[in-house]
Amino acid sequence: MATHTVRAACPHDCPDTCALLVTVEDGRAIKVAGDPDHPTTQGVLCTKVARYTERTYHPNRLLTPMKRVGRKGEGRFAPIGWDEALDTVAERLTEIAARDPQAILPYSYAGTMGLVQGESMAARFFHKLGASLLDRTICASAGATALRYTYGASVGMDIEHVDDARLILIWGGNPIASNLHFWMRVQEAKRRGATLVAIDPYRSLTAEKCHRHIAPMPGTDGALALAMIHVLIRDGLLDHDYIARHTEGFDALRERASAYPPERAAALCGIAVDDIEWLAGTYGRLAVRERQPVAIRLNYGMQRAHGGGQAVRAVACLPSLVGAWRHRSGGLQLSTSGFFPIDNAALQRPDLLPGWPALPRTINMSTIGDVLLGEGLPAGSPPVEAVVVYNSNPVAVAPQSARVAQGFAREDLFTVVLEQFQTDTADYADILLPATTQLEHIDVHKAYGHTYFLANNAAIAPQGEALPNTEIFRRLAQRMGFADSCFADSDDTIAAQAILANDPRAAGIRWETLKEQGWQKLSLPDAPFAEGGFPTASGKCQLLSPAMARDGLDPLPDFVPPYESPASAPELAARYPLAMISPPARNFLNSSFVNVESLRATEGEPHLDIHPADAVARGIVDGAMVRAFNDRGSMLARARVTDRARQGLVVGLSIWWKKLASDGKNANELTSQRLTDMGRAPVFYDCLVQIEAAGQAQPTGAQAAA
Ligand SMILES: Nc1nc2c(c(=O)[nH]1)N[C@H]1C(S)=C(S)[C@@H](COP(=O)(O)OP(=O)(O)OC[C@H]3O[C@@H](n4cnc5c(=O)[nH]c(N)nc54)[C@H](O)[C@@H]3O)O[C@H]1N2
Ligand SMILES: Nc1nc2c(c(=O)[nH]1)N[C@H]1C(S)=C(S)[C@@H](COP(=O)(O)OP(=O)(O)OC[C@H]3O[C@@H](n4cnc5c(=O)[nH]c(N)nc54)[C@H](O)[C@@H]3O)O[C@H]1N2
Ligand SMILES: [Mo]
Repeated sequence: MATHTVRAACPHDCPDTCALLVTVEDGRAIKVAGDPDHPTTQGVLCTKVARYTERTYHPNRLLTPMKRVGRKGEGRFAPIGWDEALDTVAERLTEIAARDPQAILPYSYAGTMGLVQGESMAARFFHKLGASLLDRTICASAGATALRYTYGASVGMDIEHVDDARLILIWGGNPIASNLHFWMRVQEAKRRGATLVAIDPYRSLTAEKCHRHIAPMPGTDGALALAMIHVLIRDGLLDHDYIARHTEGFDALRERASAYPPERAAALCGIAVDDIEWLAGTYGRLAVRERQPVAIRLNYGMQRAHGGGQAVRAVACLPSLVGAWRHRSGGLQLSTSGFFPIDNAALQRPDLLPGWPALPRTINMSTIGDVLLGEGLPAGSPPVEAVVVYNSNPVAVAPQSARVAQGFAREDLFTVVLEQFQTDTADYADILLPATTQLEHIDVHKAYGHTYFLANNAAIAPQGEALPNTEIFRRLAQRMGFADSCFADSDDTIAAQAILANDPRAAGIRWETLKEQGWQKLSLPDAPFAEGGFPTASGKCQLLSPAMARDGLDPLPDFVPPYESPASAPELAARYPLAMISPPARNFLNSSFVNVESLRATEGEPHLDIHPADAVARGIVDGAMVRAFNDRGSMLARARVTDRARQGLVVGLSIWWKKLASDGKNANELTSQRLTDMGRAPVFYDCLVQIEAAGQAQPTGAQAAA
């Protein structure tokens, strides 16, 4: 038997971006393992990706192009050939583009994080066409915008050094589920004596393993961080030298923080004053008095509320106030993606836009429900007539799902979906095109939780008639008569274009070396901001941000209350008193893997965790079916009565495929399309609901229709 090993990269939307070794026997991938030599992967994979062959060879893989034969959303299709499929798509897009190409909307996110199968050939295609631009806000843009104003880019400490931190704040993240390779290092730090603190409304798998768990109500982190700043200033726990040399706006920030004494923040967050005093005191004392490294792993959970951007701003100020950046094991990391020198212009070719440098309209992906229903479109611009979905599953993942499904159900909407599986979104396709998985195509990857470029070599031939995204858009471009030479670029050529070769951070990193070696680390200083040098215009950390003032925003961090909370919306809370969050389940990756039976079996079925006091008040017992509802919709789930959820909170780990839930619904039935204070991002965890035992009350007509 002929066996060989292929160097590959995990494509999923996760900070760890693991280096993979794929064992191939007679053309079949038989094992996917973590590269033991890669410094962050360390030979370990999560359960999901360790089972990657189950996903690749899944009996439900889409293997031929198909056209719809049933009603929209019904999911009935008949196989057709590639020629018929692509001719149909090209004809419809040509016809719509002749009226106004902006009526065509690409919709994509991070089903693969690869730079080649993500926004390269696809972006070129839609640019040349003059289609609407997509504002890719669904995940990270609140925090990314906040970091850009504060540090200049999505940059931070290197978690490879976190083993030597003395205090680690895990803020709004659950790394055991969603950032495993960071957690492995945190375990090492714990063995070396570090104190671990989780800041999370929910006692997650991670929070229960930390020394201390502080549980603020969702969307209140800005108040907590400002109170920490208040205590640091009040108690003189400051690195005055670092502040003077490497920050701007300290006096204004001091003034702002004076409005947030711990007593006030404790009330806003629903936590004890002592929690805040202890947290700020420990952080400041270790960093300033003892000159020890203190690290913050800031994550996405705390950004998915109205004030998500400002909360990140406030937290991001902390390490500069205490000089935590002086140590390579101190500082803060939210994302490393801003370190990577990527040639986006070469990959995506915005210069192909018909009116370049004038841009077509931009559509926010986070309000796709309203957009497809014709609401909130820029004045004078056309309704969406065609949507082309790839690398995403909006019918399951986008907020206010009933509106999203209603939009995709429009009979006059022409919908093309490129997918590996028949997802909730694929059910609405007019033309459904089979896409390859990571083992079947080439790609190059950056990461957002470490600083290595990775190569993904193709390990096996495409399954069935599946094609890489690039090839599908290449063939479509040809049919549309797009003659620019970039439409003939091979995936290998595109991979080589991705890396900005003349950037010193990419010294020695070329596609040719990368695909041989599998991965290469960026050239960066060990402690990136020990001597300042933030990538802002001033080179300083902007405690006060003149750029924000110019953009019409509050230039100082502040607490922006949730849209939906008992304090900020008492009338709404009278009807819907519980805050619902729907963070990632450990065995799913957003909505990917939900259809892999072994992983779904581990998660069981949709659950809602509810505090015993809230359960008793509603006559709900552990294991009962419950209905969560608000004005936007409802969902069924099995109750877990547990004090993991603090009082006033319910938690539904996500993101379930709607059609694999008993009622065909998931948590996004309840979430809203409102947006964060900056970055135009969704507010998935800013969501009030009521819960009732499911058998007990029949939904009224109004509720059932909502
Ligand atoms: N297994 C798995 N891994 C994943 C994903 C997945 O779906 N599954 N998704 C990937 C993606 S796309 C992303 S963006 C990242 C997300 O990465 P993280 O942001 O780390 O997501 P979680 O691990 O769910 O952690 C979010 C935590 O925030 C808490 N939280 C919710 N609201 C608040 C709040 O207002 N304040 C605070 N302090 N905490 C809050 C939740 O209870 C939860 O425990 O993970 C990636 N990794
Ligand atoms: N309620 C709630 N909703 C949420 C979140 C939450 O925490 N709670 N999290 C939000 C976040 S952080 C994110 S990032 C989004 C994620 O939303 P999405 O980026 O849409 O992520 P997935 O649900 O994993 O869907 C990705 C799809 O891409 C497909 N795919 C993978 N690789 C390829 C490929 O090479 N080609 C093609 N054509 N398809 C491919 C997969 O099969 C999968 O169906 O969801 C958001 N929605
Ligand atoms: Mo995400």
